[in-house]
Amino acid sequence: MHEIVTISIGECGNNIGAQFWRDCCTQSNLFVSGHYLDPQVPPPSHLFEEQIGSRFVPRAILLDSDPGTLSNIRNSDLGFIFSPGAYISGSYGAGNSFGTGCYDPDLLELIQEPLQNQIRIQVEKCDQTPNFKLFHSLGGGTGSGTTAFVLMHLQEEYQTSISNCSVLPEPDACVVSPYNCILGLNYLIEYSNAVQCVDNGYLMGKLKDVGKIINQYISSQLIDMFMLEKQWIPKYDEDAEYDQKHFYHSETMWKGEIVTSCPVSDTCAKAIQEIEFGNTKLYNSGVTQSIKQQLDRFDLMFKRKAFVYGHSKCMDEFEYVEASERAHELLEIYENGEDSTLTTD
Ligand SMILES: Nc1nc2c(ncn2[C@@H]2O[C@H](COP(=O)(O)OP(=O)(O)OP(=O)(O)O)[C@@H](O)[C@H]2O)c(=O)[nH]1
Ligand SMILES: [Mg+2]
Repeated sequence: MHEIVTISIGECGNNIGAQFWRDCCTQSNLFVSGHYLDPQVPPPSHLFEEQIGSRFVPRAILLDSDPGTLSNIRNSDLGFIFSPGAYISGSYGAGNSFGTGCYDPDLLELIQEPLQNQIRIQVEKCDQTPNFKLFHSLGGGTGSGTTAFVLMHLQEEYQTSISNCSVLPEPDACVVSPYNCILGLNYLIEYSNAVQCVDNGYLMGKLKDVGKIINQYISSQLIDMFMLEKQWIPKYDEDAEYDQKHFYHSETMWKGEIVTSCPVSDTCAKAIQEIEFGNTKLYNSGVTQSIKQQLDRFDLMFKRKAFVYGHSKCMDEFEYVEASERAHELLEIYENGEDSTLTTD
């Protein structure tokens, strides 16, 4: 079985990553110190690396342009479980700018080498080239921009499956979030094998929460995927066109839980199996609607060049044009495929 290396990026990505690894410990009978409760049942080796002294360490990298969120994790009860080299941060945030998160030379000088080293170290600890799972927001500068930078590096160095858990910004997120979201989406289309879209706006309305409960919910879905006996890993396909990639939506699972009252795991497993074995795309109008809202705001702002001067530091404006075109193409493909909507029933 291929190992999985997770890379949490930015504040949102690291909050989700922390919740995910906390839940992995609980599910695997591990203390958050990395020592296990039941010597008969060791934790899954595709997620944890065993070190001397029967201590288990997550195959995880924690990355942020700003040190704050990583300090919080490092100083929490979970902080000790990750290897010290897994924490990689710059000295200030990307200030909600995709361009800064992806291209800023001062940021890259601080994070590029340690990140690439840490990825190589993690890969060398695996029996086979691992699959990568990235957690991040699309609304933040680091979550969108630095994720794009990481995707380019992974694609260049490791020909393996990369999937993303990507949090779409809520409608009242930062004013330039639509720029980050659509610019980031362009890189997901190009480099990721599967994207699990989480719609913050929808979940905030449903769960009446901004952070913790949503993250617990997202983590429960990730656990379903990675703890399954036959884990779901999207296939690596260098030449895949947009319409062969999978953009699927957490809301489906959530709705599945409410509508059918079955546990999330059953619904999730069913959808996952259908994707894997039937090579079926999971269409869901919810996610396309949210992306469309972001794209409309993007186009409206970009037409007037609103905020572009401050936002596009280190970037060519052509990238905005290309990102908008590709997002339109993606939506068109999904809208044309509406007939093949896969619902939970
Ligand atoms: N679900 C969820 N969303 C979050 C969380 N933290 C932030 N967000 C969302 O993420 C978006 C903002 O992105 P962040 O991840 O905070 O930003 P960042 O990636 O750190 O980038 P910069 O701060 O600009 O450098 C908004 O849509 C927030 O609502 C979280 O813990 N859970
Ligand atoms: Mg941040």
